[in-house]
Amino acid sequence: MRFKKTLSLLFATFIISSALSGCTNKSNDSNILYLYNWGDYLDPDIKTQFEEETGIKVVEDVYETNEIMYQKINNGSSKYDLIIPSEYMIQKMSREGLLEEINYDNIPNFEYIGDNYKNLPYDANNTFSVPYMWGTVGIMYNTTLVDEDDVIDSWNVLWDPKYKNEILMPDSVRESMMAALIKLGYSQNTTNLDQIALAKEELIKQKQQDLVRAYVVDEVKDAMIGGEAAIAVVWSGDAVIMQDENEDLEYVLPKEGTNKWFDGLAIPKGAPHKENAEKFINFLCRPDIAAQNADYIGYSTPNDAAYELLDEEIQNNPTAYPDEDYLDNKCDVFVDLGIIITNAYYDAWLEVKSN
Ligand code: SPD
Repeated sequence: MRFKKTLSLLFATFIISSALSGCTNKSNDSNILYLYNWGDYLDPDIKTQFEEETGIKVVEDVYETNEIMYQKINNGSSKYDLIIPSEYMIQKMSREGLLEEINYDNIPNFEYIGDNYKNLPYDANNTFSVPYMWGTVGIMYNTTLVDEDDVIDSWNVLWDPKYKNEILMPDSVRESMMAALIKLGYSQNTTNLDQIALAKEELIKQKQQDLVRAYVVDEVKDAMIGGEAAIAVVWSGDAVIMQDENEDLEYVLPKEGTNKWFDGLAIPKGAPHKENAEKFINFLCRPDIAAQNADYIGYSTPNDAAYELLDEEIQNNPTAYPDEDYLDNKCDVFVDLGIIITNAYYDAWLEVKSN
């Protein structure tokens, strides 16, 4: 009787701790790698190739925004080995002690990363991250659904009453706030609370005027490919995939400027399979693999040797590899704004969403 009771207690403890673990990390197996990635951000064949070459199984969960990923890592209930934060999130997570230092002895293929993408201010010596992909945020529009007399080249179009229920906005705080801040003439990294409040009002106005059809992340691709909305704010790599599927879609970088971003491969503090993560990072930096991956997911590679292997058509695609002059003079990169200002952005965004 007593034995039975102990067994059921043990069983209950097992069930509860499994439920709390929050990810699929239930094995002590050393030949495994738990990857927490954005949706549609890795060619599935690459996972298979890596598994075949190394015997290490890649188990992948996906997220849609930096903030969702951060929450899960920060609450400590999950045990991922590899994540792919954007630059401001790498800065924040390293500041908060949430990332492991990378052992570059295990990543000889780092040499293929271009100098333009190394040692950037968000991670000055690439102590915590290896560049994975980069890109811009732009406006995608369907030429058959916008007024043919309209020149779409400004964030202002997102507030044009003509496009009622036709606009898809990113369900992502920094990108949506960026569009409103730049429209108002402010920096996308502003720390001025009045400017943050005005950007919030602008987004609320856009919503109250019924211009926003939906706030979306990964669903934007199907919606735009299917002609469900006229205009969307999108990441450049997704734009490349959408343009492949629907020739009526144009991608523009607004004349006022936009966001240029960098996503990096990073290892959360205490990752159970750090060496496997480093093996996978090294694999992803191998030029043939990096080229295959960039080609599949549509995003722009920071790997110079991989870039050389891409088809000329992709190398010359201005959606993926825009004009250098625009990138240098019209773009800014998000920075970590610290806890107080970051919370002001989150609160503003919450008000927009719940309004
Ligand atoms: N579907 C993959 C999306 C990855 C985009 N990362 C861009 C983040 C910009 N802050």
